[in-house]
Amino acid sequence: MVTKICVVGLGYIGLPTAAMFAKTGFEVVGVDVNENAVNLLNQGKIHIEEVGLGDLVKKVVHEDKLRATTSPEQADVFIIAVPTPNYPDHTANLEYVKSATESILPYLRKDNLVIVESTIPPRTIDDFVVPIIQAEGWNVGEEIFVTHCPERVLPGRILIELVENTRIVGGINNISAQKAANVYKSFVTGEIILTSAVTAEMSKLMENTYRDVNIALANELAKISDKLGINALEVIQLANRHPRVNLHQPGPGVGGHCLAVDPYFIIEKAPEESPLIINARRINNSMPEFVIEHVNKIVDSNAKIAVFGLTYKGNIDDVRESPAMDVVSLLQEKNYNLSIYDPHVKQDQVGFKLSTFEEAIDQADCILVLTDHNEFKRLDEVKIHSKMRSPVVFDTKNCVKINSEAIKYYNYGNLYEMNRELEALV
Ligand code: SAJ
Repeated sequence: MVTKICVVGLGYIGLPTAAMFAKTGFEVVGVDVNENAVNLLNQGKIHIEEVGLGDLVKKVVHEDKLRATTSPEQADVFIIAVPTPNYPDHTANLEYVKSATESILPYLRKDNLVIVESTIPPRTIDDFVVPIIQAEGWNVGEEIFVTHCPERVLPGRILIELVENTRIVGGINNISAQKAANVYKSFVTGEIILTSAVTAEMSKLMENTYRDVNIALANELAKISDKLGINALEVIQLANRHPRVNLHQPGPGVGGHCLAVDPYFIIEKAPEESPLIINARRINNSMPEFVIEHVNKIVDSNAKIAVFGLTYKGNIDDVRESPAMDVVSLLQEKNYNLSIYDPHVKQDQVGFKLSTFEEAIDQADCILVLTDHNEFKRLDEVKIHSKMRSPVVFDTKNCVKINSEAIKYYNYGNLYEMNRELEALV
């Protein structure tokens, strides 16, 4: 019977998962190398932001259901939820998975279950994790059970999605999958689907790759439409009236630690076989340049540009892999005078000066919108008109509503119009 769970890695996935198991009634010990995170947790506090997590952790810590340490201890189930960053060549860095797996070896006992939740390249469980445990002399699959159960939650909704999402449980054999399914069943109300470890690895990667490839298609459409004089956004709207079509939205590129990273985990294992996935990555990576090409058309080289939004998507504070950060670097290389406004980002996250809305637009020649924060959907048009040198908005996320005709508004849907107008000026 499972009574004690040891969760290795107390980040965005490990900590909420540990708290959920504690809430369900298990004795949970969380392990992290970050002493600050461990100390905070033992005081019932958290080191990350997530809706509802603070209250939940406070409760389960005070009830003595959850505590944290810096090294693992004996348990019935070990859950590994450590990051899998990538190397500069985009291949997966499995160092944390390796050290987490090695760290539990001294505490493994017969019949223990090891669950890896970290996102990993296909075949990692079979070819990398299992051999580490086997090397200790265990008969893996009979004495120790191993599974990959990828997380699929969206930040901001983690506590809800952990419970309600369909859960994929991939075992190295059926009994491993069955055992892990029984553990998740304790609080998951979504469907729990059993499969092999490698299928689970690949399904997780394909979910994000599907989105990346589809966004690349939308971005390619934006480029084609720019060349041929078509409104890409109108095309998307109309094509999506077909019951089986769902074109995604073009933008300044794809960011975050999932879509911009996971496809490479497939590419590294089968590069010859993944030309479409490789090209999708190339197209999405080329979008910051595409944005710059158009900025160059709109303004002179000595212009002041007000950049709106740095995060990789709207209404979050995460700038990891954000295409907006790439756009800023490219604009800096071109020596534009920049002012940067993002109400969700703190200055120490990015290492350059951030401005308020008023400072950003003051004497600016163009507002360049790179993120669809709610704050940008309705801008103060009176201020824009009175403070900007030339009131132009270039909206790469198609999120701003401008009513005043005195403000020039361009997005990926009217690039052709923009080209025509700017050519007429020459
Ligand atoms: N984007 C577009 N056009 C679109 C949709 C998104 O350019 O039509 C861009 C966004 O602006 C952003 C990027 O794509 O830069 C990724 O955003 P996202 O909301 O699609 O994804 P993430 O990375 O925040 O979360 C994804 C989710 N996966 C899927 O929706 C298939 C989430 O469920 C996963 O848990 C998460 O990856 C993960 O951890 O893997």
